[in-house]
Amino acid sequence: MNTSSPNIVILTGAGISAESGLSTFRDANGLWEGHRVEEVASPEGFAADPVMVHRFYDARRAQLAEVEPNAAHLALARLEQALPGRVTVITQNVDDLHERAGSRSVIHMHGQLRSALCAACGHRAEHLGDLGDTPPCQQCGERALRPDIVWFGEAIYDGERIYDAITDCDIFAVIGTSGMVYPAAGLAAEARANGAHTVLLNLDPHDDANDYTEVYEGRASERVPEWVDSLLR
Ligand code: BV8
Repeated sequence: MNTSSPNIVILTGAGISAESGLSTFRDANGLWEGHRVEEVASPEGFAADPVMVHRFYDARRAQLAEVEPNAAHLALARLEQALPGRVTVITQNVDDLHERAGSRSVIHMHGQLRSALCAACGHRAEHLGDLGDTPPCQQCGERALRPDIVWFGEAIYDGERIYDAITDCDIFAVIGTSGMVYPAAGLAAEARANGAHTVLLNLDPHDDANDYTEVYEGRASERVPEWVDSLLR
C-alpha cells in the first residue's frame, strides 16, 4: 500500500445519511407507501404511475432542505482536505449531504435528487422544486422532465470514472450500505482484486465482512471520524 500518500476511494450508501434523518431503504423494509422501492424506482414504475413516482421523489427532494450533513460526512470532507486529490467518494445516495459537508470529489453513481433529466431531449439540469407539476424542460420546452435518478434496470452514471478510481486505489472503504444492489455491491471485490486494503464501516454486520482487511461496526457518525483520525495520525 502506498502509505505515504494513499489513493483512497470510499463507497457510501443510505446508512451514512441515516443519522441526518434520511431513512434508509432497509428501514422502510424496501417499501414506500406500500410500494416496493424496486417498483417505484424503475422506468416501468414511472411509466405505470408517474404521479406516484414524482410524489416519491418530490417528497425526498423537499426533505433535503430539512436535513444537515452528519459527523460521518464531515469526516470524509476533512480527509479530502487533508489529502488533496487523493480521496474520491462514490455514493449510491441521491442526496447532496457529501457536497454540503465539503467533499469535492463525489461521484453520484445512482443520480441526484437535485437534478432533473428531460426524457425528450436528454438535457440534465439542477431542479430543486417539484417535478410532479410537469414543468417544461429549459432546453426543449417539452413537459417531459423526470427525476435524474438511475432506476433499477438503468445503467449507472460515470461507470468508467468509477472503475478508473478503483483500479489504482490503495484503500477502498465501504460505509453504510447493505451491499444488495449491483454493480455497487461488487466494487469492493473489484478493489480487493486490484490489491486495495479494504475497510467496512457499517451498523449491521455484512455476510462478507471476513473479506475486508478492517471492519468497524457501529454508527457512521462515530466510526467514520475514528477511522479518518486513524488515517491522519
Ligand atoms: C444495472 C436510486 C444494467 C433510486 C438505486 C439479480 C441479481 C443481481 C443483480 C440484479 C438482479 N436483478 C437485477 C439486478 C441489477 C439491479 C440490482 O442490483 N437489483 C438488486 C435489487 C438485486 N441493479 C440495477 O438495476 C442497476 N443497473 O444493473 O444496469 C444495465 C447496464 C447497461 C445498460 C442498461 C442496464 C441500477 C441500480 C440502481 C438502482 N437505484 N437508487 C433511489 O434512490 O430512489 S438503488 C438504491 O438502493 C440505493 O441507491 C442503493 O444502491 C440501494 C439501497 O442500498 P443501501 O444504500 O445499501 O441502503 P440500505 O437501506 O439497503 O442499507 C443501509 C445500510 O446502512 C444497512 O446495511 C444498515 O446496516 C446501514 N446503516 C443504517 N444506519 C446506519 C448504518 N450504517 C452506519 N451508521 C448508521 N447510522
